[in-house]
Amino acid sequence: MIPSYLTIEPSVQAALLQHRPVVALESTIISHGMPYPKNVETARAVEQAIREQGAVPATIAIFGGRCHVGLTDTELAYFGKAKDVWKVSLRDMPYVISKGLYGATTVAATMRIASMAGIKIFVTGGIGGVHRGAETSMDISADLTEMAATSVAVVSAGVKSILDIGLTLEYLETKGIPVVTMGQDAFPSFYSRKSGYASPLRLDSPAEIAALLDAKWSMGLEGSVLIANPVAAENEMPADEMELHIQLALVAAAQQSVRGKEITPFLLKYIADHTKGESLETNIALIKQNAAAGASIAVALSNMAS
Ligand code: PSU
Ligand code: MN
Repeated sequence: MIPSYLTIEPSVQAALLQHRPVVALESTIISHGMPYPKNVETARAVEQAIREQGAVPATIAIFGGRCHVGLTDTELAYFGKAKDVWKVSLRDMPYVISKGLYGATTVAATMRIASMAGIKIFVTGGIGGVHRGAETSMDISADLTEMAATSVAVVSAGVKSILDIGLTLEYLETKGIPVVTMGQDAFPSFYSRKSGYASPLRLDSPAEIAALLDAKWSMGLEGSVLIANPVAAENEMPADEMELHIQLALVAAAQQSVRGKEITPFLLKYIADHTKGESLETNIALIKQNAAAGASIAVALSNMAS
C-alpha cells in the first residue's frame, strides 16, 4: 500500500516491484543549485547517465501536498524555471506538504522520501555538513543527523570546503556512518580530488561497495554510508583558488547577516558567480560522474539480492 502522501512514478514503481535497481536524485540542485536552463539540461543528463548504467532514475520533489518519487519531463522543467520553490529539509516537510507548496528536497529530505519508497541508493553533488565556526553557530546540517537514521546510501563528490571537512568527518564517525572513497586514499572536496584529509575507508569497485552496504544493513546497522566519488582529474579546480572564493563568500555572508537555511545556497551562489561559471561546469561534470557511479552500485546491489 502506497501512503497518501507519496506518489511514485509508474516506471519507478515497476522497477521497485521487480527489484530492479533504482537511483534517487534530489531537486534542490535543480531549483537552488544551478541557473536555468543548465539546471534542467543537467537534471535530464543525470537521469540519462543512470539509465545508461541499467538503473531507473527517480528525481524526488514535493508538490500538490505529496512527495513525488520520479518526475515527468514537464514537472522537471517546471522545477527548473519556477521562482516560488521552497528549499525543503526535514524541518520544512510538514509545512510544505500541508500548504500544498512546491518544495525542492535537500539531501536529508530526499533520503527520507527515498526510504519511504524503498530506494537504497541516492546520488547528489555535495552533502551538507558541519559548517566552519559551528563551535559557536551550532550550524550542523540536518543531512548528517538524517544519515545517522536512514538506511539510504549517499553518493557525492565528497564534502565541499564551504564546510569544516575535518569536523564533518568527526561527526560522521560519531554517528556511526561509514565514509568510503572510490578508487583513492584521499577524501575529496567536491571541486577537488583532495581535501587534505585521508578517507576513513577506500573501496575500488561497485561490487565491493554493494557488499559493504549489504553487510551493514543485513546486520541491522541502520543509517547511511557516505560514498565519495572524486571528480575526474580533467574537471577538477585548484583547491587554493577555491579556498580564496570560499573565504570571500564567508565574509560576504557575515556582512549581510545571512543565517539558517539561507547560508548554504548563499555560499554556493557566491562561489558560482565569482568563478565565472567555471565552478558550474565542474559541478555539472561531477554530478554526471556520480550518477554513473551510483547507478553501477545500485546494479551491483540488486545483483547481490538475486
Ligand atoms: N552542498 C553542495 N551542493 C548543494 C547542497 C549542499 O555542495 O546543492 C544543498 C543540498 O541540497 C544539501 C543542502 O542537502 O544544500 C544542505 O543545506 P543545509 O546546509 O542548509 O542543511
Ligand atoms: Mn544549517
